[in-house]
Amino acid sequence: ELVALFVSDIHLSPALPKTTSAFLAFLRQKATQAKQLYILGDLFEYWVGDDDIADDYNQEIVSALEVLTTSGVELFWIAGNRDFLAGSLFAETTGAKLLPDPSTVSIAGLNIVICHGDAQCTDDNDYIKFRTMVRNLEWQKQFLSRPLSERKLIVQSMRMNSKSEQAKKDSDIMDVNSEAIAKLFEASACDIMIHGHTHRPARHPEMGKYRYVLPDWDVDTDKHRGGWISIFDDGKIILSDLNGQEI
Ligand code: OKV
Ligand code: MN
Repeated sequence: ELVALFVSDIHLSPALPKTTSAFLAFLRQKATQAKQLYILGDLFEYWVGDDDIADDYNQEIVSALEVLTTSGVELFWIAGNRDFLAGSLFAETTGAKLLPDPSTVSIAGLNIVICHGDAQCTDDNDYIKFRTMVRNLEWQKQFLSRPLSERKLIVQSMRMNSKSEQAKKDSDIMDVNSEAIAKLFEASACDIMIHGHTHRPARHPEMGKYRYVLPDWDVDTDKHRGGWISIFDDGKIILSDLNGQEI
């Protein structure tokens, strides 16, 4: 029996219609078979505040999540580096339970530490500095006090800047730091970790423990990615792609 499903890094945006359809199909078909769904960050390409729920595209996603939770599936949410501004109105409207990053959960007798994964990318000093700034509640209060249109322009310009910056960086630097992972395993007293963000889907062995990384879901640009992690009531953990094939 399927107990829990995990997804992350869907990067939903109106610019990615195939990815959007694939995720909505996942919610209607796969997710309804589980007791719990965990979204571990970056469901959205960007989220500028809960007042943007009114947007037609966001409305469609939010209502699909609401349909799922109303049907009795428990939905848990850990914010990503793109949708950390999803707040209590988002939670109330979708029925999602917002969890802190990291969190520990007990599923099918397994103790699992879950997180988005960006906070463990400690080799990227500039990113960690940026993260510290935007995760500050005072900063967020200031940002959210700006008009919605202004917030969208700010994020658009950040995205433009980062596209040119990112190309210069070594892609290795975008992976998690192994000391940060070791610390998290130790602090959480878990033998299993599940996260997203790095787009390196696999079961990575780490000191006799397992770190499962979720895939990102770019279906539109045909990168052959997307998928989820399933945990069954016997404690079996399976990482599979969008066709249900084991990765
Ligand atoms: C994505 C990464 C840039 C790593 C900002 C609110 C804020 C969203 C955003 C801005 C940045 C995503 C959306 C981008 C990933 C980087 C640099 C490194 C390590 C806000 C909501 F701050 F304004 F409130 N962002 N972009 N990086 O340029 O696509 O993953 S991004
Ligand atoms: Mn991410």
